[in-house]
Amino acid sequence: MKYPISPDLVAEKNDQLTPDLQKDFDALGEQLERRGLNIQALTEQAEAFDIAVPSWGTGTGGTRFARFPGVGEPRNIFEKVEDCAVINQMSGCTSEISPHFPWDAVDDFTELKAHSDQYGLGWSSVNSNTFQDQPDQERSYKYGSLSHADAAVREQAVAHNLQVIEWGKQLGSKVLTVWVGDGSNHPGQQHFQRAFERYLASAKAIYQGLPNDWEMHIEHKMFEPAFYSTVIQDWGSNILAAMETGERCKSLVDLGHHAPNVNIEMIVSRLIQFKKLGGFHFNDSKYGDDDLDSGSLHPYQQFLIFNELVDAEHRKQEGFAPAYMLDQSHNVTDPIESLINSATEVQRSFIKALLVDRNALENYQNDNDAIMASNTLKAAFNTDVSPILAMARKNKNAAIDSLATYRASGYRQQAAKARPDTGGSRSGIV
Ligand code: PSV
Ligand code: MN
Ligand code: MN
Repeated sequence: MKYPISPDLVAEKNDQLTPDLQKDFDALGEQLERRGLNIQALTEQAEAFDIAVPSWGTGTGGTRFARFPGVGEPRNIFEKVEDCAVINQMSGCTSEISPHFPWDAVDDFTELKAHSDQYGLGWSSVNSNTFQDQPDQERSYKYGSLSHADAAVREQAVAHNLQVIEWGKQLGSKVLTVWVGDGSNHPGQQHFQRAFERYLASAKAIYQGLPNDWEMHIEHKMFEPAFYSTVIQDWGSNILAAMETGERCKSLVDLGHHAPNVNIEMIVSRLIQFKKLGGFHFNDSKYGDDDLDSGSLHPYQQFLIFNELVDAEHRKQEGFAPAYMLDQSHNVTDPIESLINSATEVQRSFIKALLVDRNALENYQNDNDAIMASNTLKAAFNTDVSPILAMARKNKNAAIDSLATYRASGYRQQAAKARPDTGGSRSGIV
């Protein structure tokens, strides 16, 4: 196995930090034991947790106004893979990459697969892109793609999705994620029902080309780039589309794609109930599709989402296996550092949700004891599980202190020398 950062450096840093970590871990273990929880079992759950990194997140995304590239940004998918390997080596919980096509398309996918294999990385959901025009493209997506009024544009968008499936097969992926920006900017510009009908017909055409062991995930987003109406604007349209399209077509929840204050955890519960929760794009948001680091603003919301996920697992809900991915953009941080932090914050929410006393919660719910029900969740959320996460990383030969170890490695400085052209590959503002 190949490591982008010297394993000796990681081991040396871990050795320095282990005595203090062990003390914190033992103290937490004692406290959890009093609550009937086993810290070893929780640590194993933390070790098993994994969340995919979006290939496009390894560069600085910028805003609609400007992009300020960082040094040593990856210039192609091979270099993005190397950065993803760093994130996984430091965090110990991001063993898969979610690629975006055609941004990440290559001539030789065998070579790309061999490149990721040597770092022990796999490939999760493949994302299609019919929200931008590419230089060699025959027809424009300016007025939409899968729902476009012109059948020829719709056919081109369907064909692209089928092509993405073919590329995904070569990488070993099993999920196609479809997000379209289709919609309108002016009242009257688009006939709501006809546009949705056209979208559904296109989605069904893609689904027909989906291998039997694949899922198709539809991602909703309230607005942007369309600012008046969007064809798949919310989870309502999303679940309707998923239900119409087929059993293996499910909804994907990107946390930033909802109106502020929307109860996302309840949306998650509904999707679980109807076997339509495909997966997540985790990030955080203050105003809209801000693509901020996970848990940086609303860690309690993220915990409450995981409370629903862990509850579904606890109830052994049939067909429950959502795909976890990050989807974020970076303007002012080193993307590697932000992605390490985000992965760890999502893992933290998962472990905290495992602490919830589910029997007590159910009893409080049945007794209409609102305050004790709420306190039961808070007791889990307020527990600092950092020693569990750090011990999981140590056990997996990842870094106890991920950011300090990454900085000490000088990886970014070396990348700056090896990658002098700081073009980045994410264009546009989505
Ligand atoms: C759209 O805002 C989105 O969240 C979709 O997931 C895209 O694939 C991604 O961002 C990349 O721009
Ligand atoms: Mn997304
Ligand atoms: Mn988004």
